[in-house]
This record gives sequence, structure tokens and C-alpha cells, in this order.
Amino acid sequence: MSKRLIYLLSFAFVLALAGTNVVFGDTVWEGRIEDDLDDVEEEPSGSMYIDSSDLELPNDGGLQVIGLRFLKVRVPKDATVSKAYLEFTVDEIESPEAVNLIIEGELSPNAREFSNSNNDVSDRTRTMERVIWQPEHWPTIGEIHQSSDISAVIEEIVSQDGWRSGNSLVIIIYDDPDNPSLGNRCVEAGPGDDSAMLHIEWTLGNAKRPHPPNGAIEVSRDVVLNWEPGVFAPPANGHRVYISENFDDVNDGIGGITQSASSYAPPERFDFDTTYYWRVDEVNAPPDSSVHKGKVWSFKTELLAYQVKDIIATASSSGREDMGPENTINGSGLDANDLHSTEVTDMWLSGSEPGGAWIEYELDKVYKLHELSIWNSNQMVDPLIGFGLKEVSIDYSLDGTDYTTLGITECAQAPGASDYAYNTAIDFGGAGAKYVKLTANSNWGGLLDLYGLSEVRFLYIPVNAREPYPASGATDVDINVALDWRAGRESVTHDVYLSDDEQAVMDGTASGQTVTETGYGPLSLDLGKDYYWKVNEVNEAEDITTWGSDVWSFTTQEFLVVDDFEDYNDYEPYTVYLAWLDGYGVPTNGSTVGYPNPNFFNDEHFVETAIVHGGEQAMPLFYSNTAGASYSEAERTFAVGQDWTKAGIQTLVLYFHGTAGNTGQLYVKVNGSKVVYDGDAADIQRARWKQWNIDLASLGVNLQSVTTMGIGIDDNGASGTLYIDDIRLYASAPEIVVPSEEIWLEAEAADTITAPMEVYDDSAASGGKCIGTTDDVGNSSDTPPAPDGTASYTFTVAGGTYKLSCRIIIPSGDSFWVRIPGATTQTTNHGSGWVRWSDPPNSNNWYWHDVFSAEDDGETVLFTMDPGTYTLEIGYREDAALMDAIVISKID
Ligand SMILES: [Ca+2]
Ligand SMILES: [Ca+2]
Ligand SMILES: [Ca+2]
Repeated sequence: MSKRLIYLLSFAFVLALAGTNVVFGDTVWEGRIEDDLDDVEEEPSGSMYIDSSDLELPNDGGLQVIGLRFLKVRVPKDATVSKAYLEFTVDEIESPEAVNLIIEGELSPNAREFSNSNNDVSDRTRTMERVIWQPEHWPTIGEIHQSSDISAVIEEIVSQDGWRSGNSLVIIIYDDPDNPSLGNRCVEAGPGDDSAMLHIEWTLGNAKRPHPPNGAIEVSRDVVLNWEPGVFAPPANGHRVYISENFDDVNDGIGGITQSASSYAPPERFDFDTTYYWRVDEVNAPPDSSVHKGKVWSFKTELLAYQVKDIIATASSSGREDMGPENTINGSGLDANDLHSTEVTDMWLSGSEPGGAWIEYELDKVYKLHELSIWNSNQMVDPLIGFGLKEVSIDYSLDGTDYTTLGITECAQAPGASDYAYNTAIDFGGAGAKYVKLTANSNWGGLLDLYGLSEVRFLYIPVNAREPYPASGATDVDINVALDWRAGRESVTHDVYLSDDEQAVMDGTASGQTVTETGYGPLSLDLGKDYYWKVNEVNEAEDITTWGSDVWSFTTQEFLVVDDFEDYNDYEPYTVYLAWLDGYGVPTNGSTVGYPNPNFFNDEHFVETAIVHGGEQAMPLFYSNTAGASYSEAERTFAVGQDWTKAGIQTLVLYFHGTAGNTGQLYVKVNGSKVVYDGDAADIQRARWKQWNIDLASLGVNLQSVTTMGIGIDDNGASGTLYIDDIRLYASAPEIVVPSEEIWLEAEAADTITAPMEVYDDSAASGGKCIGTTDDVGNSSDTPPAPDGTASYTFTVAGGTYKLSCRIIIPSGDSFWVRIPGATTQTTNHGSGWVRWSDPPNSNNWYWHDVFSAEDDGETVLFTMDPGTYTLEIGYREDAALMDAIVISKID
């Protein structure tokens, strides 16, 4: 059993720069395009040009999109990128007019390789960060030129969850649509020592992850600023904080406060409704004392009071149907500057009411009211006739029954002209109210018994808990979540109610917990469960002591991950074979974890990257119970015992993928207790993912501290290859639906195959063979190809409704024609019973897909058959489409 050799990458290097203008701790990484596949041109049609010898920026018979993939980028997660650029070598002299390019990155923590699939550059998810590059004319072939600085793009890529030093990243370059290029530039493509190079200077020395986050709004005046310190900052005096309402003062480093803690509590509260700028420089310990200058961050503080949005208005009467009371709370007639119109249908007007009229507002809940702004009736005739309210009694209530009089006030008259700003403000002094009633004793004209208003606005003090974390309705919430919320203003303590019983939380009968800080947890919740919670904000010194929040909800994660194989890479100690110990050095154990000798330069890895159940990686497990080996097993040891009894855990689930010819008995061991696979023995020979649910109670061992898990294969002489992925723990595992009847066909085992359909060898195919056509036979897109170009299979069914799944490779476009003479289908047929199976997802790796009908919105084709023997025919449709295996399964 050979062991692994880590290749040192000759083209990439890491060095610490010496020199006066580079801060200690800055590091440089450089890498070039090494393979044709890694710099590609996507043509305007979407088709991919992989192996061009040069790259036109951006015009090659049309505007193209360039993709550059750099491998093994040795920049750690969350590095601050101080400088980054692309470097190109001029290949041809092109038209000298202006060229305007956008440079973005793919927002992937480990960018996959390019394929022939259409739009494989432009379809990729992009970084938020983008950079404009306007290269000058390049008059000399062979000259080297650098792009504009792309450090923001690189920093966004390496800050993603899942990024790890050594992963791959993709840079995307295209014409700036807002400023189209007139000229063109042309650079050398890879491979070669003149291919595109990526240069990155990074450091872990900077402050990062500011709180409040950069650009935050509505920030509490009491906020304590904090950040994650740079790695070189010493415990004492390692940070210098600049903060001001003036950007330039901060940017220029005026003032500054030296801090030892990575946080800063200002001596006075921040002002309401104000933007603050701040920056943290990380200062190395003496004698070096060099400074990692931080970026300027900003945040904006909260308002004094906020607008109540959800209001119902009623009135004693309305003179016209289109002049109802709702016109005073729906924003009608207000412009962006809160100036009101003179349109009568933007206002309320009462009917004739000799005794005075009233209008009442019901807020969606009790608020601590700060102020009521009033726009009076503003009809053009108002200065003459005076519908506007004059003497008004203002009454409020918590319940709509018992009212308190705030006072009697005179509302200012409106000008009867457009652009009317409110001119009456009623101070509520923090009274708690859900209902507010305005009773008009007089109007400004005194001529007619008609009363009108244009608009009102209620402002409240936010005393309720709000902004829950997790957000209400969130799913897949960590079972150890710490609940958090924005505290109500003036609150002293917080009563938290949490339960899986919604009514108990609403009623406040769920057991409560009083906390003095905003935050509750970390909790220890059950998997896959709905939870409800609310927070009552309490201040015994206030008139109203308790303010309740809305009832919020969230659902916890369905499962815990034991191993999904996503975290391994090709660098020790992060390799899969160091986590899952195989039979290396153990003669009785015939297992090998991971590919023994991957060619890293050919994008091969220790882990499997094509046959995966979830994510991008799976574990290949090779086994051979021969030559002295009596079993094959891979074992993972957990340094800290895992509790598999918590959170309602009942079931261990793993997914395995078989290979044709596999033999032996699959088993799993937990803490040494073995359970054998009791599904269909053929499953380990099937080239598809199979879910295995293991009832943990059946293991009969203590699972409070699981320290080992093994996956193995018994039986003398057994051998083969399994792929393992997504080992999970569930409280309630997904059910495994096994069809009552399933017929497995190897595509190459057809009764007859007629040209141009042929059998091909493919080591990744089930049984090592598949069928299809080469990419030069032309397509058979519109009409079924029979009698030429088909493969036929005889099979027998018990009768019922069936579907077909096939293991295929469809590099692009269509797939196959399919028919079963004598079966009926619910979808469109062509000729004599052929179904057009078009446009399944495209890939260059094997994958399973159900046969569906392109004409019927991609509906899965259902074949209804009486008991008996039938012939399945597969006809070629798109050249280069391949088929490996076919499963006919009964669904009804
Ligand atoms: Ca209005
Ligand atoms: Ca995986
Ligand atoms: Ca096959």
C-alpha cells in the first residue's frame, strides 16, 4: 500500500517580504494558470472556448467573459488582503481605444473546474465586490501588465465559510456594460510561464469583523464597539481606536485612543441619528511596533422615536366615500419630503356634524408614544371655508374602553397649498396607548359642520424587545443557539419565554427565565423541532413596567453532521486518511482510505470529487480482504467523546455508493459495537447513493461518549470500492422508500446496439462500460433515430406504473429518445411511442436522472404496463451523450 507524497508546488511560493514599507507579518502568494482548462473564454452564445492560446479582453468576435481559475491558493481564511492584482503578458497588439473591464470573483470557497457546459463562467455566483480595470494601450508584445487592485475581491473570497488555505478560486473578467469598451487587449493564455498570474499580499495582523458591522444602521446609542484583533497584537496596548463623526479625521488618524482590550466603550452615549466613522489600527509589540492600519468603518445610530406603521382609522362620519378616515394614515398625498398635497381624496372629511366630529386611531399594539404629528385639512378652499380641526380633545386608551384625556389643544390651520409640512405636534410624554381619539370641538371656518384632516403620524419610543436572533421563521437553527434580541429602550431586565408550545408562550405560561443581559443561551435544544419564544422587557421604575415582544419562532437543524468529508484537503494534517485510519501498517486490515497517488497537477485529490452525495467531496474506501487481510475497516477516533444521546438523537444515517463487482458484508461499528447492513445485498454493487439508517438503540452500547466509529467490510476474499458521504445523526431520520419492484440494467448489456450507438470503456462507469455516441456523429434532435442508433433491452414486470432513472453524462443540450412499446405514458410521444428526453442538467461526471418529457414541463414520464415482458429502447439524440445504467422502478 503506497502512502502519500505531498508535492511541493514549484510555481507557487510563500515568503515573508523584507523591506521597510511592508509591515511585519505580511505575506505574498503568487500562482499562475497551469492548465488549458483553467483559463477559459465564454463566447456571447454561452459556449465555452477552453484551449485558446490567448485571451481577448473583452472582444473576440463578440463580447466574451473570461474565467481564470487559480489552484492551491495558500491564503488563510479571513486574511486581510492588503494588495492583489492579476499580471498578464501581451500576446498581440490590438486596437488602442479605451477598454473598460469589470473584475469579479466567483463566490465559492473552493471553485470547481471549468467544464464545456454552456455559460459555465457567467452562471457562477459572483462576489459582491467588483473592481473596474481600464488598461491603457499595450504597444509591445511580451510586455507585462498588471490589473487594478483586486484585494477587495480576494478578501471576500477568502472570508467565506469553507475557505481553507490551498483551495481554488476563480476570477471573472468581462466588459463593463455601463462603459463599453471601444478597443481590445490580448494576453497570453496558459499553460506556460507567460500565463496569467495572481499576486496576493495578505496578513492576519489587521483588526477585522467590526461590531457594529460596517454600514450598520439603527445602532444602539449604548453600543460597545468591538472587533477581532489581529494575530500580532500584544495583550497590552495592542490597539489604537479612532472614532469621529468626521470621516477625514478617522482616515487621517487624528486623535486615537490606545486600548488593551479589543473593544471600546465610549465615555458618553452616542447621539441619536448620527453617522460615526471608526478605525482600529493593530500595533505590534515593541521593538517592532509596526502598525497594521485598519480600514475606516462606519455605523449610524438609532432615531429617538419611530413611526407606528400598522394603524386602523375610524371616524364619526365621512362626507364622501373617497374621503374616508384611512386617508389620514395611509401616506396619501405625502411626497418624499413629507409634504402633503391639496387633493381632497388624500384627506378625510366628515359628514355634517353639528355637535362636532371625531376620528380615532387603533394601533396594532400598545406603544409608548412620543409624539403625534398632524397635517390639518389642506383643501385649496380651506383658507376660506376652514374644514381643518381647531380645538381638539385628545384622549387615549390601552384597551378601547377606559380613556384618559391627554389634553385639549388647538391644531394649526393648513395653508391650502401644496407642499404642506405638518404644523402641529402633540407631545405624548411616553404615555402607553393602543387607541388615540381626536374629538373636534370646532373647525377653523366655523361656517359648515364639516371637519377634515390630511394625515397624522404616531412616533413611539422602542421599549419592546425586537430584532430577534434567530430571525422569526428561521430554519436550520443550531441546537446550541444563543438567543439574542435588541433590548427595548429603558429596559433593566428581560423575561425570556421559550417552548415548543406556541400557546404557552403567547399566554406567558411557558416557564420564563429572567436575565439581565440581552441574550439567552447557548441552549441545548432538540433536532428538527419548532420552537416559540418571546421576551418581556421590564423596568419596575416606569409607569408601565413590562413590555412584551411579538412571539417569534424558529426550527432547529434536522441533523448533526458526524462527517460530510468537506473539510479535508490534500495537505496534512487535513487529509482524509489521517482522520479515517485505514489498514496502512495493519496486515489484517485490507482497507485504503483516499486515492493512493493523486496527481495534484491534474486536479486529482485524496478525496473523491465526482461521486459525491452532498457538497463537493466524499471518501473513497478501497478494500481487499486478501493476502493476509481478514477484514477491511476505516476508523475515525473522536478525541473528545461525542454525546449521541443528546438533542433527541435516535438514528445514525450514512450514505454509501457501490461499485459493480463489489463483494462482502458492509458494517458500521460504534464504540466497538457492530451493526451489519441489512438492506439488499446488491446495494454495494450499485453505482448509486444508498441511504442507510441505523437505529442507535439497536447497538446496545452507551452512546453518551462515542469515541470511535468504523466503517468496514467483512468476508474472506471480499474486495471492491465504496464511497462514503454525509454521516449524520437525526432525531427523526428521513424515511427510505424502497420500490416494491426494481429492475437494474447495465446500459452496455443491451440485447442489440446499432451504430452509431456504441459501447465505450469508462473506469468511472458501473461495470467499467457505458453506451452512447461520439461528438462527431451529429444530433438526432427532432426525430427518433430508429432503426439505427438504438439500444434495446428485454425486461419483465409484475405490472403497474413505473419510472425510469438513468445514470448519464450529458455534457450539453439534449439527452436520449426513450420508448417502451406496449406501455402507455401520460406525456407527449413522437412517431411510434418515443419520448423526447431533453435538457437534463449538464455535467461531465456521472449522475442519476429520471427520464422526463421536455414537452410536458419536464414532467417525469410514467410508464404503465400490464404484467409481462417488454422491450426498452434507448435512441441517441445529442451526440456525446452517454448512458451507464438504467433502473426501472415501480412507483404505484
Ligand atoms: Ca393623506
Ligand atoms: Ca460530502
Ligand atoms: Ca455500465
